[in-house]
Amino acid sequence: MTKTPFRTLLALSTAVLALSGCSSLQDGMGAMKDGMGAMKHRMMGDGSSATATLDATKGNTAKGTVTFKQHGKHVMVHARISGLKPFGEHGFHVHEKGDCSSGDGMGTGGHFNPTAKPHGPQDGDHHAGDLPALKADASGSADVRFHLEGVTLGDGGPTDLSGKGLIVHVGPDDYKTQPTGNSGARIACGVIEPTKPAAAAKSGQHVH
Ligand SMILES: [Cu+2]
Repeated sequence: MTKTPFRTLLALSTAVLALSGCSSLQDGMGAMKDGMGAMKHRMMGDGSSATATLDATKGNTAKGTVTFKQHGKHVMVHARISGLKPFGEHGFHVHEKGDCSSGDGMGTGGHFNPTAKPHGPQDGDHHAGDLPALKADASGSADVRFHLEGVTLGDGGPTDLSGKGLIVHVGPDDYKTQPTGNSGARIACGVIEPTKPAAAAKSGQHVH
């Protein structure tokens, strides 16, 4: 009876030692992971940017400029588009090919979908190229900012948006119909062209 508490204490302290050893190992792993994360962000092209100039497809009026900037894990997007239907909602996607030469936007192919996900809204499973729909004001313009997760800019990896097509559709995206969202014809088309590589952005050097 007198020996049991001691043995219990011994067992407990061994367990505590094992636990503390484990947790400091986890801290170490965590710190290493953070370091790797920071390194990965640099490699992922943090600070790199790109611009797409959207031109109206045949018979349409929508046009504008969309800028992209990698910021940590996110790609920040600023879209300024005019010539939309007043108060209209328009499907808006990154498509897989940067080719607007056909004049109807069809040369851009389907939605950019490197991770083989279904088409959907930002808060659910979605194509890497699925974007929030554009909502036009009374004058048919939209000026919106949003950020994307799960895509990169300028790293040359599978989810890199650089060089891809950008499409505005005539109608709203239902975020359900596979694989397109059923937003109809392509009324504006552009190519996401890199404007600033990550290295130049990081070093602060001017590129002439
Ligand atoms: Cu589309």
